[in-house]
Amino acid sequence: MSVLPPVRRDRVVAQLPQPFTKEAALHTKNEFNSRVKTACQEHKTGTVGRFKISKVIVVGDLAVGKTCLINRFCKDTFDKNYKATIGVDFEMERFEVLGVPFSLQLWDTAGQERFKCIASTYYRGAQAVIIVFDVNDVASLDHTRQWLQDAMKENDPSSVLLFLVGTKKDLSSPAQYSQIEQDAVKLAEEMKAEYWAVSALSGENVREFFFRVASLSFEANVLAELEKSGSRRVGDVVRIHSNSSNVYTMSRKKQSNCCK
Ligand SMILES: Nc1nc2c(ncn2[C@@H]2O[C@H](COP(=O)(O)OP(=O)(O)OP(=O)(O)O)[C@@H](O)[C@H]2O)c(=O)[nH]1
Ligand SMILES: [Mg+2]
Repeated sequence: MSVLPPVRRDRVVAQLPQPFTKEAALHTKNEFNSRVKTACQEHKTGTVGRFKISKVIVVGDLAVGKTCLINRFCKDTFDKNYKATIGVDFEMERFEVLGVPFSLQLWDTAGQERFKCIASTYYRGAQAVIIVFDVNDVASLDHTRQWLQDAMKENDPSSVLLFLVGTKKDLSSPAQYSQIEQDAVKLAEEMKAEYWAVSALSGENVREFFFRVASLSFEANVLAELEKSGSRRVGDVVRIHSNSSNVYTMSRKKQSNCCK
């Protein structure tokens, strides 16, 4: 029996949300992958929908608007006063995608140099990385390369979905914005990231963006389950044998000099 309340009606995804721009999109298909749709219809999504939670990390320079972006989506609030995130915070968001419950764990990390060290210890195991910059601050866009590098030290690039997100769109004129968009789209293509531009103040594109993150993460998770199942049927019970490799040894963290 589930102890969780039902998913909010405004977190139900029935159609694949479209990218912000086709020039820098993770994919431009109009619909969810047909194998994923079939698996959902047949309730054969394996661990997805039961206990799978997708970890999403949000990184970027200090004060670019990471916390405000998350708060606009999760709490529908906006605070004009800057309060630096110390280390990390996280929010859980529950969705229903193609009839299957799916949760995102959104990790809001600190951009300030002195907290970066603590924050980076939470980067590991991300299924999606959201790199945030301020569309009014070219330096914050330049720094996204470094954020990407830091986030990828802890993750497997082949299985992470990347998003490059420009915030504070409300503060820029159309002319200023289109200038930075060109560079951002180019950079997103280079990074193999999907580009979005949003405003936490007005709410522009915030919901659309997180729905896209949830949907693409969901799709990737179900596809991974289908691959993994191989000869095994998805939905079957996975038995762990005593001679299985030691997951604890495998996942032991690399020693680092961070925060020493
Ligand atoms: N006009 C406008 N201001 C914004 C927007 N998003 C954030 N801000 C402002 O920018 C400042 C910093 O926002 P935060 O969300 O706290 O920044 P952060 O990236 O979380 O910063 P750290 O936690 O230090 O890494 C605050 O004063 C916000 O009110 C936006 O979309 N539009
Ligand atoms: Mg913050």
